Amino acid sequence: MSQEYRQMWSDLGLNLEKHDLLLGALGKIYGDLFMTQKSRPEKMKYFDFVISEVHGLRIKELQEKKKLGKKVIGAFCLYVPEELAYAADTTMVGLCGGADFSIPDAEAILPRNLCPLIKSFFGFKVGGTCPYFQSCDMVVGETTCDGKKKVYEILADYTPTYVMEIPHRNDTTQAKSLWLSEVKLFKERMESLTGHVIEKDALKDSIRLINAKRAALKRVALTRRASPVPISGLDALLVNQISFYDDVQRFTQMTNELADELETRVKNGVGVADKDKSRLMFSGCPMAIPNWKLHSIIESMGFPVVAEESCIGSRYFTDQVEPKGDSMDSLLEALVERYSKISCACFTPNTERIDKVVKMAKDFDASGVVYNVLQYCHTYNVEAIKVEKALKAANFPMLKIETDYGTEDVEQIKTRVEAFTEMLS
Ligand code: BJ8
Repeated sequence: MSQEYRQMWSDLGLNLEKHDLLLGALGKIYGDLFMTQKSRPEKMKYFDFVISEVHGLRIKELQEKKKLGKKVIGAFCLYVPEELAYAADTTMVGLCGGADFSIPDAEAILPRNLCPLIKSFFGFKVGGTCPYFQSCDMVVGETTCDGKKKVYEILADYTPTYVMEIPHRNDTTQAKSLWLSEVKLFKERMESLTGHVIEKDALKDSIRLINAKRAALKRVALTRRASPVPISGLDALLVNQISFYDDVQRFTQMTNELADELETRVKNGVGVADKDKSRLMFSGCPMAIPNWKLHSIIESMGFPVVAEESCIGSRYFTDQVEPKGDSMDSLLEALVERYSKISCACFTPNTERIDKVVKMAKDFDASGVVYNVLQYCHTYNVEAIKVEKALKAANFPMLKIETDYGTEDVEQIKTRVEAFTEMLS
């Protein structure tokens, strides 16, 4: 891939030397973790292909759109309503960072004791190693956690940045009305960026487009309730990660094809893990690509991960946008309704999330829950106390792991998972 796309990367202003190192490291890790899995679904070949071309063909597609005058928008959070971006004829890509690689570039500017996800995306921008970031005409941040919202102020020095104010409650009329005005402002921002007025029909089409993508992801997720589980947690996580980058229609089609295969596997009792092994569910901070750390540790020990209560997981695809009327106002209100159901730990109180975690553990027949906290993420870390209490009351043991993207604690995590699963069995 490298030679073919070198001119494009250079035109995008990438640091080619560093970028070569990144691609080399990623290729090796991907081969070791994904291609060595046993009994993988055939349809995962498409997702392997996407990764093999993640900085190549997909970036070329985005550049071709840009040549036609279309804009690319980057986002870091599920609260940015992508339906409005697509209704304005732009493409939205996820920019959260899941790599240790870019963190030294971030730490040259930002404090070290900051969440790795934030340092990773910031490092990709300042180090010039992410072609998605370089392709963006505008990035959209949001007032969720303190770390992110303050870093967007710094990021604005490097790239055009727009920040949405997200209320931290979803149970008051004031919050809903603030949210609606923010969604309207975002619509206006999209219109001024692109020069397109967002028409009602275009928004209805993009709601259908994104609803279909979410429905396909949900189909895949539901097959994981079966025993034996028909797909590894690692592969399911990868599909969710790719959903933030790929062309929406193509991704939906390929994910539905994967779901067809998985449903057949379930009927035929075909799985990827031993039926007697403890089934682990994930909950907590998002695992942005290429953060495969905890899934790979757990599954290399033979324990299947069967669900992710995470933004790279159920929080993204569970709810659909369901307009109650045909007017623009009804469509925008439906967006607010749907987006306010995403139970991020930035909300207070957040009892809905706690109820959802317990319900999910039951629905997916989990033996226990692994709660993932990215280092310095206070919201998910503190909320773990309530989650653990509720899970315990429902007889689900929980193991909280606080970690970053480094490899220094891998052996220690293995030991903790081993003790946890011994206790489960
Ligand atoms: S809706 S989870 S995508 S904010 S892990 S950066 S919270 S310190 S990513 Fe998130 Fe939107 Fe919420 Fe989801 Fe901060 Fe925590 Fe880091 Fe986080």
